[in-house]
Amino acid sequence: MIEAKEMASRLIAAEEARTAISPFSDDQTGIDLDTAYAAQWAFVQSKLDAGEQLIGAKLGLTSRAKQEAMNVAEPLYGWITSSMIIDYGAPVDRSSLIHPRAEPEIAFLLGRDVTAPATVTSVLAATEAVFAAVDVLDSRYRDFRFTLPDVVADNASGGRIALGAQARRPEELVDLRLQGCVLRAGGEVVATAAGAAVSGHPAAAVAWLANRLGTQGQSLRAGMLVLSGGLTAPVPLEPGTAITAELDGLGSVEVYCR
Ligand code: OOG
Ligand code: MG
Repeated sequence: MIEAKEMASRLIAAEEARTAISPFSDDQTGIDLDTAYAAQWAFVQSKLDAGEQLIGAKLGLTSRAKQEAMNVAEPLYGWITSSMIIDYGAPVDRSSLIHPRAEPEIAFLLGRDVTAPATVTSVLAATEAVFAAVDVLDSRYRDFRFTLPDVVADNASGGRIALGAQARRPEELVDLRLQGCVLRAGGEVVATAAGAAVSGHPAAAVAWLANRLGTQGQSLRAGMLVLSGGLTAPVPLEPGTAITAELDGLGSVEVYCR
């Protein structure tokens, strides 16, 4: 059975070479989630060792649209490090990624720790601000084909993240379940959703993560940014086609690459 460290080093090599690899599950059966999360942490730790900072966490596969698009029916989480954050308005360097895809998300900036047992209420009470975000995915696996343990090891396909410029307290917004989202590619509407697409309520996804981390003696910390998961299926991010996510009360975020 492949070890977590070996999985992490193959993923790091794939990322550095910008060359996708086959998912581990192609020739290893029964990689368990603990091993996959250990590989994920080794992947993230290598970035921290190189001087990056831990910024927060990202949920994945929290909406039916995402679960159906990726053919994996369970949520997962990964970590956000500093090099993933796109400077406001800056282009994404296409050559730094393998095959980027973009998806709209609701991001939470925590003003207080969220400890288990967490609920929608406790997450909202701990939230300093909510932002619109675009998650730029870049699976290290060929064609984004993976099983749950594969994508866990690959830090939830984490690539880059663009954040909107409008910070709003949750109570200043419409009920987050009803918050409308419009995704455009090159100006054309390609998908629409409401906040409830993510776990019934985006804060419920954050609570799930806090509770999941709680089982490992960890928690979400004040100051962390948490992405609650794609509201719609992702779309390819290619030069010449800007992707824009517009969220009710949060304005829009655009990503484009060169
Ligand atoms: C897995 C990453 C999941 C989300 O929001 O669903 C994710 C993938 O779709 O490649 O970031
Ligand atoms: Mg995402």
